[in-house]
Amino acid sequence: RQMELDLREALHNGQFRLDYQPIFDLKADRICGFEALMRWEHPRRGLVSPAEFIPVAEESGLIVAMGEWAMHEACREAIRWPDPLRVAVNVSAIQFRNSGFADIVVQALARSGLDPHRLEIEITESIFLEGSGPTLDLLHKLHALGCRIALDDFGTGYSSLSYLRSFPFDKIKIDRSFVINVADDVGAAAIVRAIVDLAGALDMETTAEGVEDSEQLAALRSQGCSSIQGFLFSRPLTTEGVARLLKDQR
Ligand code: G
Ligand code: G
Ligand code: MN
Ligand code: NA
Repeated sequence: RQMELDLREALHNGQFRLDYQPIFDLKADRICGFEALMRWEHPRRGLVSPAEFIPVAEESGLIVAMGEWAMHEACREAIRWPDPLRVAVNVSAIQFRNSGFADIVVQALARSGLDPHRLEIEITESIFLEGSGPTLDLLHKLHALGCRIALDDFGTGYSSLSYLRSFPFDKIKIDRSFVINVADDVGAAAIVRAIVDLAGALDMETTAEGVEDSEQLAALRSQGCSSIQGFLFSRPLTTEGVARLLKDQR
């Protein structure tokens, strides 16, 4: 596949970068961190969406090397931000199941000097597809390192509620598909409320994804959601954009 060859080349030639989307804490009323989102600056095609290249990277196994690069890059960037601010890094199931994953995290933390509590690892429900024993061990290991763990795209995948009880998540990210209708659809609002209440009872935080307007924000606030992420507050920013935002905030 041409794209696979292009991805290999991109990794070697430094065509990937990370943009960072702010996550805004509704209770503290300030930014609590940023989600790192991979971008591919293709020499001919311009900016290629991760929705297009991540699946190819996963099929080819290249996601392991790309993810290692992203983990190092994100930690290296986050060390420059004021201390409590966290960085959230997306980790695909294939990368997570790769035996070297915990070592990659250890190395990225050591090399950057980032406090492990400032690293949040975002995984999706797809990690549960293949046996939960090793998955649970790895999650505990990452926790023991001091990292936080977020369950991304919650409600769209395969998870059973029992996983929420047995796995050490710090946060549930409420999928955009529920957030879109939270202000005007009683069904979507009920689902969001149920997720927020369940998370609270299990001592987990919640981040609503894809928040685009103030009606959605008001609904999420009244439901007790901990934090929001979306175009309403900010699009993903370049590292320069992050620096500007943090400077304006002081
Ligand atoms: O940035 P946004 O545009 O379009 O991202 C699209 C999808 O790509 C999201 O589902 C996001 O989780 C995923 N994604 C973005 N960056 C990374 C990354 O570094 N690693 C993995 N595995 N997925 C990523
Ligand atoms: O799957 P994941 O949550 O990691 O992906 C985040 C994706 O959502 C990125 O592609 C990001 O650019 C996109 N995104 C972030 N905020 C919004 C938003 O408010 N609206 C829409 N439509 N997409 C968003
Ligand atoms: Mn994510
Ligand atoms: Na998500």
